Amino acid sequence: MGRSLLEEMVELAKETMADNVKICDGSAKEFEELTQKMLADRALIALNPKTYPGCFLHRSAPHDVARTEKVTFICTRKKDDAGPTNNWMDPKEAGEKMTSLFRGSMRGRTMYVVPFSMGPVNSRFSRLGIEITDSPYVVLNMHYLVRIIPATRLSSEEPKDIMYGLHSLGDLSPEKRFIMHFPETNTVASIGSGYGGNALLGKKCFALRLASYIGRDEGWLAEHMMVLGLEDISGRITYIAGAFPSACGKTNLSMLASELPGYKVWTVSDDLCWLHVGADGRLWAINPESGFFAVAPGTGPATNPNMLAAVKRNTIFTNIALTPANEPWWEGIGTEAPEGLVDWQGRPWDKSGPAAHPNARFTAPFHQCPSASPEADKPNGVPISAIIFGGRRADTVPLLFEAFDWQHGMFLGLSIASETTAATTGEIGVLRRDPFAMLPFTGYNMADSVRHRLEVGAKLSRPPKVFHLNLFAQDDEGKYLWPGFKENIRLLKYIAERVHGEVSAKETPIGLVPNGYGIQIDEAQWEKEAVLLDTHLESLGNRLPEEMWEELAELRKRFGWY
Ligand code: GTP
Ligand code: SPV
Ligand code: MN
Repeated sequence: MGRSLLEEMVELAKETMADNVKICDGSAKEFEELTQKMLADRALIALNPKTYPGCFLHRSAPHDVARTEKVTFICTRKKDDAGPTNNWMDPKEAGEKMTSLFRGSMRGRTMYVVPFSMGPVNSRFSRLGIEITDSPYVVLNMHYLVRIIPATRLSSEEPKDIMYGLHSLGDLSPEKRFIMHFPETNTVASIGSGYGGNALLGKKCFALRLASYIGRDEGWLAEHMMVLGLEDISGRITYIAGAFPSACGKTNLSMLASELPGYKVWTVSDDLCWLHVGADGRLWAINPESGFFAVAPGTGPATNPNMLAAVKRNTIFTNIALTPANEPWWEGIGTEAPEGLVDWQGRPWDKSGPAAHPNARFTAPFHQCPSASPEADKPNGVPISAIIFGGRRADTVPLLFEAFDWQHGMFLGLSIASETTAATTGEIGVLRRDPFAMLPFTGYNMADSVRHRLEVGAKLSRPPKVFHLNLFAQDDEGKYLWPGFKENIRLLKYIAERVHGEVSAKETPIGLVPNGYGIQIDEAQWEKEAVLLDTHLESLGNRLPEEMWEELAELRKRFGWY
């Protein structure tokens, strides 16, 4: 190839034929100018300045309300490097497709150039990125979600080390929507969507898909994990990371308001983390983001008071309902829907469906959260003592159990499954495997990612303990067996006590189970589960490490099936 892909992308940016170019600096003035413009264009609605100062509502296009995985591609030269779980397209073909789609796409619009850093200031683990976009909504969100830096700082970095993203709303038509990743050249091109992970490229595109690829080469991990610190009565803080599929409880757990006397949860991250092996043989986590882009429905005073407090000011609300007092409303906010409510599409709410879109979200700066950990800005991050893999399963998988060791823990991570949620388009409630909660976010072959996780584990002299959590088991009437939310503090306390060797656990065929929680293991269900796991492992192809098949065989042996 003559020109580098990066050069081609710069060329592509020119071909969008934007009317103006604005280099963004992340300043308050810039934020003010953008909001004024968007208010004038009716792309934003100002919320009640007395009760929600600095807050705005944005309504996205009705068919553009979640990530669209079907049109998300990993474009590596070899198809096998993207692996069986990713959509793949040849980089040349994808480049040509995007060139034709981007040509003239920004005509009549301003092109915003947003240079930013992901990760704490002065951290050697941080990475620089640049997103070029024609969406002022994206720029506003980036003000809160990443650390915007002066464009001149980019020149101190090797160009190949900068994550480069080009984004255009295009005409928002789903047929012309593509989110193309070129991990071999550290670039992303996204067109046709203004929503969340499709458009805020710092989030899933850079911090997970590109970063997971970089991490594989450099020996670290980019994960779809929340990170929290559990402080106990003695003041000891135990850091716990947790990977749960989209809309399965990471944000809620990461900012849990403890009612257990003497215990407090500190939020380090609600969605993403980068994990590095420390010189001390522990795994250290940083949060590449500096804000939240979190699910609104279900967030209320009883479930997540910290999040609710965080979104009282300086927050962008997307696809929530609006009260006559110009205040946000959504299902689960803790108040009755008032008369005169306007739904997420701006129509009088007729009660035929939810008033807020199930994937309505808010974007808020990290430090507005009352539980924000002061350690979240530490350049080296925080040391992780436990990793939780969480699924969303109605049956089979009990509330909580612990892996025997790191390798078994990776088998548990590989086995995560979730009944699908509103975070991605498609049918809801269908069981799908979501290895490490990274199915839609791994920028390379999933089977290779298992090998990489085993290799990272081998470098840890003090590996985290690994747990599997299922908050969503149901009884025959479909009622959740575990109350969840604030009660989850008991699970965190147990996990911390296991880490410090202060409580015992019971050995069972599936793992180590806490005593005193009445946990039952239904052998018949697990027999079916093992068969499903055969299919799952098979589907990952012959690059899957043999160790995972051994783990499945061991599971069967422990049950005594052969
Ligand atoms: P993404 O931002 O999409 O990655 O999601 P997330 O994992 O951060 O999910 P979040 O914490 O926003 O939770 C999403 C959904 O799970 C909401 O509908 C919550 O009400 C529900 N949820 C969270 N915690 C619990 C829990 O402990 N029990 C039950 N039953 N539901 C929960
Ligand atoms: C998710 O879907 O896991 C999210 C929201 O956190 S998005 O930014 O759209 O990916
Ligand atoms: Mn997420």
